[in-house]
Amino acid sequence: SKRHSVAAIDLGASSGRVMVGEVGADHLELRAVARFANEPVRASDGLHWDPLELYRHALSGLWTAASSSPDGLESVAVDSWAVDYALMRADRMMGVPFHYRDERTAAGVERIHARVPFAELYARNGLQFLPFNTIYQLAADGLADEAERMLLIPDLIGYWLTGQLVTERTNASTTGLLDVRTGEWDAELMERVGLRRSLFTDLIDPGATIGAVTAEVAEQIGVPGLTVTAVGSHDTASAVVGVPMQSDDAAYISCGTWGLVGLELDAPVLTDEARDANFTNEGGVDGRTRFLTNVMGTWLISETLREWERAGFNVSLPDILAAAAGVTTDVAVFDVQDPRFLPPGAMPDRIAELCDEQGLRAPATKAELMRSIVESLAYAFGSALDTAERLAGRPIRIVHVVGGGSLNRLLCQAIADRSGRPVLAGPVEATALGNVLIQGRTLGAVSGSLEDLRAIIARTHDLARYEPRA
Ligand code: LRH
Repeated sequence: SKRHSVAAIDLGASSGRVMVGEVGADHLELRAVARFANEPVRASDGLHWDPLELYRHALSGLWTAASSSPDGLESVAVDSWAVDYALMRADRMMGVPFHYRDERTAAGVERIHARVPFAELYARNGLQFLPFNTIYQLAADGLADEAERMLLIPDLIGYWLTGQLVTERTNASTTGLLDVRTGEWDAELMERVGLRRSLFTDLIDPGATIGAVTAEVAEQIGVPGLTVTAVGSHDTASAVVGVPMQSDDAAYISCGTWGLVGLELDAPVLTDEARDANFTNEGGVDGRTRFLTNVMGTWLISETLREWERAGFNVSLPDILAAAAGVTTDVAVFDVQDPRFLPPGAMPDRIAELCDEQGLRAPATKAELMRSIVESLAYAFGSALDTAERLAGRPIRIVHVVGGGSLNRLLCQAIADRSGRPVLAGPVEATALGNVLIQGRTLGAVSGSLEDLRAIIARTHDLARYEPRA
């Protein structure tokens, strides 16, 4: 079958990449052409992203992608972490977008819940409570009243590429302003919380064509008229497309900065139990529901490494994980969901503090601390899986781990052990694969349902299997 080349710009909360995907009915291959860090910048008014820096990397990555693809690129699509946005006025970005880990959002939470109690909000938007959902951020954003438009991060990049103002639906579902039953903007909710309807652009679905790159962009990347396609622009939506689930009894953990643990369902679950368990109903590709909960994720590991590095102790992740694997004493299993872990900062101290408070023996060495983090994450993943099973009424017999965490063998084994279920680990680049496959389907390179697309991944990628040990 004919092979098509497309580019995926995948912006994660700690790193970004531009990948070239070659797609055909029985062919799926990714090649990284650019990898770059994405680090928060603390300025006097809070914690920010640097979207221009990301855009610069995206453009130079596209240039490399095009110049290294002899048959030419046919399309490009962007995905990124959710909830964050830029405000626009007169086609320009106003101010510098905030990072969702900025602590200003607490005031927004109070303002919104005073107008719409959380239980009612959940019935309308189906979202778990996360203090940084866009609706809360906008309520705490002093510029929102002056803005003409709000663009989510992938849509901002898409706007810079094409000049088109659109909002892709899977990512829009994380704003808290979509009606979970219809998938449309909830104008009544906007009115009640004092947000103008005109701030929000038209919604488009994954698979739609956004437009061609502008002439200036074409000049910079060396490809005239390159098509920008919409995919699941919420990185987790693309990651779920990229999970090679083969049956209804499969669950996923999309394990990167966050560990997103859950199921793909045909319809949302909006019960009191789901709300109390803080399970979310995010919009998936092809109208599916991503029924999941956010677990703290490898953020605890990367922030711990960063703190050690600041203190002059440099160790690679593989080395410290090897040391952690050698720990034979029982380590503390602490609550990774404690909100004190959300902002960047001194993770080792915060973990020791929490252990003290909970009467746990705090880890005594760096290897013990790493082991304690891994075991605590695995414990939290295991209990989230049990909760998902109960809330959705669907038995989970196999757990897929995708994303960066799928390379962490200690973690994958611990998930198998603590959840009592076999783990299938990989692919590590599930998000980029999900991005590329939806572009491929729009081009006609592949066809069918998400199940058909996942079958292609299963055929072309090796997964590592971990059996639960007693
Ligand atoms: C993962 C992710 C997650 C969101 C968070 C803001 O990158 O998109 O799904 O909850 O970032």
